[in-house]
Amino acid sequence: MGYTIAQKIIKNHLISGDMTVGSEIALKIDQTLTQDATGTMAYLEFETMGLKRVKTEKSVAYIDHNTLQSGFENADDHRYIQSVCEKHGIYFSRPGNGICHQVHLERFGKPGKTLIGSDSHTPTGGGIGMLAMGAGGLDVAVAMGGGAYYITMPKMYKVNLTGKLNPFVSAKDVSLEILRILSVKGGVGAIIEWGGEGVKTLSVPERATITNMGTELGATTSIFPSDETTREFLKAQGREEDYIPLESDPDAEYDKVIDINLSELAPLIACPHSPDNVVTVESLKGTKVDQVCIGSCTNSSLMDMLKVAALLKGKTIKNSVSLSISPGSKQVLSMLADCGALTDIIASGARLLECACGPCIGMGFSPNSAGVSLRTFNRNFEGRSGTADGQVYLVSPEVAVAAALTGEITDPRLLGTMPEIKMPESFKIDDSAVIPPAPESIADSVEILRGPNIKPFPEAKPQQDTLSAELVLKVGDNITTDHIMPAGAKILPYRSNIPHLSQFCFGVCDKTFPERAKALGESIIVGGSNYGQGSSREHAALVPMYLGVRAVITKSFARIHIANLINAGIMPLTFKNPDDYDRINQGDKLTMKNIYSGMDSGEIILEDETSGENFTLVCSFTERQKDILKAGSLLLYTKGE
Ligand code: MIC
Ligand code: SF4
Repeated sequence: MGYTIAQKIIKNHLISGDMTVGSEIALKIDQTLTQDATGTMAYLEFETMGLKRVKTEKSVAYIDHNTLQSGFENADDHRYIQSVCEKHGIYFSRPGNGICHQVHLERFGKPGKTLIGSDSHTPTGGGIGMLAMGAGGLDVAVAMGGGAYYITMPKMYKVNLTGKLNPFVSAKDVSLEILRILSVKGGVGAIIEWGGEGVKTLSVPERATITNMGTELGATTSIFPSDETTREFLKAQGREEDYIPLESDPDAEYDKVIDINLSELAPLIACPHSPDNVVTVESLKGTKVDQVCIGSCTNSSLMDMLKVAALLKGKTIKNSVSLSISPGSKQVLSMLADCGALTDIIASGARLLECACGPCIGMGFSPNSAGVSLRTFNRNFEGRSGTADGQVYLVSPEVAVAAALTGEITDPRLLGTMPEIKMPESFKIDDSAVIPPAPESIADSVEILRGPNIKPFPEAKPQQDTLSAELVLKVGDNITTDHIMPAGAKILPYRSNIPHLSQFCFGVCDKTFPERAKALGESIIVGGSNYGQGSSREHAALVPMYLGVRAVITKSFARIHIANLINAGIMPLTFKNPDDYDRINQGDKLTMKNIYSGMDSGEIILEDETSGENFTLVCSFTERQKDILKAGSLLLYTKGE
C-alpha cells in the first residue's frame, strides 16, 4: 500500500510508535512557532526546563496578538519574549512584522518539514506541503528543547478537487463548503489532504486559506501537495532551494474521500456563532451590515489584498459601514504601498489597522451593540469580537467588499467584472524585522527582562487514586476555548498572570464559576461533545487547574484541548453511554475510586452520591499520559519530580 502525503512526512519523522490509526506516535519536530498570547507562557515553561538553546532547525517567536498596548503588560511581555529569544536561539519577529502564519508561510515554512506552533491555525503551513500542527505552549516548549511531539495517529481524509473557481468565488468559499459538509466536528482525529486536478488551479495563498480553516473542522492538520505552484511561490520568495516535490502515492488509501467541484461553488457565508453555520450569500441578501473587517491569518495575503484594492478602486464605502483592513505582513503592506493599491484602499474610506490579528481576537475594532459584522476571519464564536451581542458572519474578501460598498449582504457577482490579479514574480524581501538570536558564545550574558505582570506558574497537584468533588459546572456541546478562557483586549494582557486571568474563566457561560470553583478547592466539570474546540490556548486548561478543577467529563473532546488538559494534570474522561450526560446535574457530589487501575483498564466508575446513580467513564490514556497525570503535569513529569 502506498502512502499519503502526511503519512510520508510522519514516516520520515517517526521517533516512536507505529502508524496504526488511533495509536500514539512521537514525532521529531523541525520547526516551531509561537505567538505572543501563548508565547509568554511557553517561554516561561521553556525556561523552567533549564535548557540553554533550542534544538530545532528553526524556532520563531511572533508578536502579533497582543499589540494593543493600553498598559505596560503587553509591552513587558514583548520585551520578555525578545530577551528569551536572544538568549536561547530563537528568531524574533517584531510587532508590526505580521501575523505568525502569514509570515511563516512567506519566509520560513518548508515542504516536507514538521512544524508545531502554539496557535491552532499553524496548519496554514500545509499550504506549502508542511505537516504543520497547532499545539499547547508546553508541547511547543518541549519540542524547542528537542523533545518529541506526541499525537494520536490520525485517519486520512482526501478532498478531491475538480474544476476551477469562478470569478468572485474564492478559496474561502472552499473552506466554508467543507465546513458545511463536515461540520466543526467532522475533521476530529483526521488529517485532510487536498488533491485532484483542481489543486493545480489554486495558488499557494489560496491553498493556505484552505489549510488555515481546516482547523475549524477540528482536524489534526490539512495539507496540499508540494508541486510546481509551490516551487514558483518559494522562488518568488527568494528561497527556491527550500522546495521539494511531494505528492501522495497513486495507491495511497484514505478513510474518506469527499468530492468538490470548484466550478459549482457559489459565494458562501457562515452565520453567527459557528463557522459551520454555512448558507449561500444569496440567501441572506439585503441583510443590513454595520461593519466589515478584512484580514486575519485566513485572508490577508498580498493576493487577497490586491483583489480587495482592485474592487474598491475609485469607489466609496457606504456611510453606514465601517471597514477595516489589516494586511497580513509587512511584506504585504509594503508591496501594497509600492504599487499604489494601498492608496485605492484608503481612498475608499477603509480604516487601515496594523499587520496583526487585531479584531479577529477582539483586540480593538469591536462592532457596535448587536452590530452585524462581516469578517474574512475564521471564527465567529459568541463574544469573541469583544461585543457580547455582536453578530459575526464569516466571508471571503469578495463578499466583504460587496457588503462594504452596498451596506448589506450582497452577492459579489453583482459587482461587475473581476479584475485580473497576478501573482508577482518576486516578492519584496526584507527580513529586517526578524531579529536573529545572539550567537551561542555570548548568550550567557543576555539578561532576561521580566515585567511585574509575569506571575509564577500555577502549582500542579498529582492525581490521587480517589477523587471526591462537586460538579461545579455543567455546559453543553461545542464549548470553545473562547468560552472557557475568553480573550479580547481587556483580558489578553494577563496571559502570563494566571491568578488574574482566572476571574474571567467561563465568564461567557457563568460569571460565578471562578468564585465557586475556588471556594470548593477541588471540582469537576461536565460538558457535551467537542468540548474545547477552537484555540490552542493552554490557558483554557491552566486556569481551571489553578481553580482546582481535577477532571472534565464530556461526550467528546477536541484534540489540542485534550492534550492541554493532560499536560495540566486534569483528567479528561468521557461518558461510556453519552445519555448519562442528561442524568447528572450541576451541584452533584461525585466520587471516583480506584482511578489508577481504571486508567489501566480504560474504565472508571463515577458514583453520583447526590442521585445515587453510577456511571461508567471511559479513558484511553497512554502510559506516558498516565505518568503525566500521576506526576501532576507535563512540566513536573519532564522535570522528574
Ligand atoms: C485564536 O485564533 O483563537 C488564537 C488567539 O489565535 C488562539 C491562540 C490563543 O488563544 O492565544 C489559537 O487559535 O490557538
Ligand atoms: Fe490571529 Fe485570528 Fe489567526 Fe488566531 S485566527 S492567529 S487571532 S488572525
